[in-house]
Amino acid sequence: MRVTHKYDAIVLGAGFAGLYAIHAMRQRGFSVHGFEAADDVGGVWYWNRYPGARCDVESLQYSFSFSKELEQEWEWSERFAAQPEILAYIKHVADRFDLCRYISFETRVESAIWDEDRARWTVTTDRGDEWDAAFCIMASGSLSVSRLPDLSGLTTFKGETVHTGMWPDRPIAYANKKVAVIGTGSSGIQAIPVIAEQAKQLTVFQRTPNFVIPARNGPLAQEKQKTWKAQYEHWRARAREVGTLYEFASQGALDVTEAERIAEYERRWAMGGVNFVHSFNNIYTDAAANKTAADFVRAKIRSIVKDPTTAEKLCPTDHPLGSKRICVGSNYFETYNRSNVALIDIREEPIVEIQPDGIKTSRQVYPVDLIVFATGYDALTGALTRINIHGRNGVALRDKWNKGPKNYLGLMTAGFPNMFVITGPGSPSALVNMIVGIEHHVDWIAECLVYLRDKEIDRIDVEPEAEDQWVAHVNESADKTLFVKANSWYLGANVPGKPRVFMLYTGGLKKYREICDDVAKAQYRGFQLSQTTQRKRAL
Ligand code: NA7
Repeated sequence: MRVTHKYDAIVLGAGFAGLYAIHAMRQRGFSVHGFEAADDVGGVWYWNRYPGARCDVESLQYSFSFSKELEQEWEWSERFAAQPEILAYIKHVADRFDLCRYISFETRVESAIWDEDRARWTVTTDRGDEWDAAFCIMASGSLSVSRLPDLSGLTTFKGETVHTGMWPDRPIAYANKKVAVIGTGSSGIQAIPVIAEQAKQLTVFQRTPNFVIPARNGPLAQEKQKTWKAQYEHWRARAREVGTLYEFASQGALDVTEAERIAEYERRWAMGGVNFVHSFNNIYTDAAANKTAADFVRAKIRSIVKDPTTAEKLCPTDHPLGSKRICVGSNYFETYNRSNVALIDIREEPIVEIQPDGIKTSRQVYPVDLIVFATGYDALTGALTRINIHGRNGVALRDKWNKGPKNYLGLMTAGFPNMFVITGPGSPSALVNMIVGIEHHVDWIAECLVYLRDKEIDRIDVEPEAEDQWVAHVNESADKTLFVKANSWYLGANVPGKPRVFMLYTGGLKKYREICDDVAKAQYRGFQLSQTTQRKRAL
């Protein structure tokens, strides 16, 4: 017999977003239960155990700000934390705030069905049980549905295959093996140098070369950590305005002489990390300014990579710098100087099929024992559209979004009352430090639920006009930037058949937060607040 569990809120996912959502709801007195497909907390940081996995936001920033004690007690060891350290941090948070007791692990949500009369969601899981909740909070991740390319012959491969985003929790033997890495985004460029150090032969299959900025990672000086912690309040407040703290420039790339420009790029290149894209204030918006930065990086690639043919293949030429997520790596281009590393440009030499012992391109067969897929994700919408979510009148979310993810403020989509999405499409999401974005969304949602409780309102939906206006604003903002000039996962371009819509809000975190705050202050302008007929009858 099906057991129905009743809660105020259901939270999907136990990564940074899900954990903080559970904590925030409990703090405000709501009953809440979470679901997580993995056997532990961590989200992307649970699954991305590939060699070299590391965050490209500095450790001191990539952490929760909601607890002063937490931010003071945790010690980071490196400037950019590696996956095991981030996962340890997330586990520490879960233990410290005793959150695991509210989560069903190894449990995947299969469906969420809205009941209009009762104004509640019925959620079913792959364990066959049923959950009844007033609110659904989707903390299912922006980059959590890994994509394997549709390559013929893949099932015939005799060796092992792994995806960076589903890396098994056991050693994967690549030492002295012939390894192929397919994909050169942030994950591929991190894994390639580490695998190359031990592999007998590493063959990299590249479709699009990427701009990779050196991380200049290293141990985090005790003194720096101490100083930063003493000023945490200041830095966190600033992060709430800008997303991630960089050294922002006040002038454009073409407002200075060429010598000044190059000097600035050199300084930023030596500094390491995403700071490079902020060398000037118009790199994301002005094609001519962007080209000066791109030319600088291409010159660096040519100076690092000894073989000129390989260097040319590694130079990105089909998209502006930063329009695909900029990559931050260590020894990436240097790795191609190793005698055991080869680069295959699959645009000039496409993969024809996978054979039992290797990868066949239009030119030859490359023998391999292990294939590492660093081929990315069905980003932003994938984790939601693969669940059977049905809103008012039985409409499926995947049908509503079949031309792109329409929503209001990135928080809710019309026709799916009482369902909130954390850092999904329509919000700044991956364009800012994810944890800053997560805290903002969770706090906003939690305060919204308190408001509804106080006013005895049990149903919140979106006005279709407000949704249309928000979608138009998101598009207008994106059109002012160079982000729309690349075939990136921001646009769904990496998934064949996915609608090509720029999914993130590029208007800036400060403006976004102000809009969300104003909406809340104006009694949730653009939302429809109501009581169910059933409840009205009972009154
Ligand atoms: P990304 O950034 O989506 O990178 C995936 C890479 O895989 C990219 O180079 C793709 O080339 C390549 N790819 C995808 N499909 C194929 C096929 N079918 N054949 C060959 N190559 C393919 O994912 P990551 O995991 O690296 O990073 C995701 C985010 O995580 C990153 O932005 C950070 O925010 C952290 P393409 O560029 O599409 O031509």
